[in-house]
Amino acid sequence: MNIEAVELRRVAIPLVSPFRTSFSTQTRRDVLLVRVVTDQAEGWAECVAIADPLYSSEYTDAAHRVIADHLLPRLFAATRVNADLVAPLLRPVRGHRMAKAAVETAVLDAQLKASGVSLSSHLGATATHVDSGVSVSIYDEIPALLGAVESYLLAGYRRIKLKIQPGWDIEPVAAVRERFGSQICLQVDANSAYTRSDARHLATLDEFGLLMIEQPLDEEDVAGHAELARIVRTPICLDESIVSAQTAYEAIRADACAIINIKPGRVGGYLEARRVHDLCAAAGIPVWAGGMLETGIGRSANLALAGLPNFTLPSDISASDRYFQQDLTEPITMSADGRIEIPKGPGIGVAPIPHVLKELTVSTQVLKP
Ligand code: OSB
Ligand code: MG
Repeated sequence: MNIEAVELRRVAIPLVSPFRTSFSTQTRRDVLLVRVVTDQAEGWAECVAIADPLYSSEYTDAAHRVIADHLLPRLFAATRVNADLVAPLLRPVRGHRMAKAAVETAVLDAQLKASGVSLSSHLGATATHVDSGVSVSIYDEIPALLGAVESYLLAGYRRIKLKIQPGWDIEPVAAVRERFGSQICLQVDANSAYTRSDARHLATLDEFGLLMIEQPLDEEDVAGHAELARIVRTPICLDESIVSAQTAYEAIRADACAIINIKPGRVGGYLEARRVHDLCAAAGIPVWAGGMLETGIGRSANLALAGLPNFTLPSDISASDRYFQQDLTEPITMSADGRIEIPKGPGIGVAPIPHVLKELTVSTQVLKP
């Protein structure tokens, strides 16, 4: 394909309720969309970076700058492109995986739309539906948390993930178990809020039969997670620490995790995400699809990946209405029994609704070779 233009569009989309984690409270998404126009088709992608560098070092303004100033010039210098060529072309630029993922995904969407192939079949998905879970905000009070969990369970979500941090961990988990019983699938996510010296404290979560504890320690503390895994019986899952197939390999070898959460943006794209999946499958490490509060653009692509066979644990892919009153695409809906269908159309299977996109757009920049 020949790239004719790339549009970088900033969109502000309000959340239906504040989303509080150990690192921030988000009330809206500041989304960067990448639209690649080629001689054959156009493709869309969503950059998953959030507005501030608090989940990882990446953030939306930086992703925008690095795409415009460093990634697109390298892409434009190539005479012909396809998705497999994007990562090698961008390799000289260090880091910035969420930015690279957005560029590669938009090229991939255009390529697949041109050839009429869905992202799910291109990646090798074997499932038609994904088990939907929900990530539950930190609340000020237990009753508000219980009310939220109850509404998600009534909606049909198959798994509840509680965000935790020091001071909001044992008590909310105990309260949810007490109210909803031992049958519900329950796990927690600390987003790096603890240190190695909290090992004994975290081990007190063992009595609650959690599916996993996600990313208790710092992103770089792989050895610490291995140490923790020898003290805590609940399986350790890594999110922030896994930024590539290489880091996944090293974490598994170090016995730092029993489970891995795969977010394509965090590892530099869907092609690398598939390599992480394959490596985990070979090592006997189950994976599941994480999320970054994506709109329908990013969420649809995540659904395609989550159809691969080693995605055996429920995802963080919720229905559009868990986050947005009005999604950028046709809403992603969940069945009453907590499953979401993987899109079958070409590429990511969706595109923004023009009038909604226009209403929510904050700025648009068009770059050409
Ligand atoms: O750690 O999984 C995380 C959202 C933003 C940043 C990091 C995380 C999350 C979530 C929500 O937990 C996942 C989702 O529902 O999209
Ligand atoms: Mg996480």
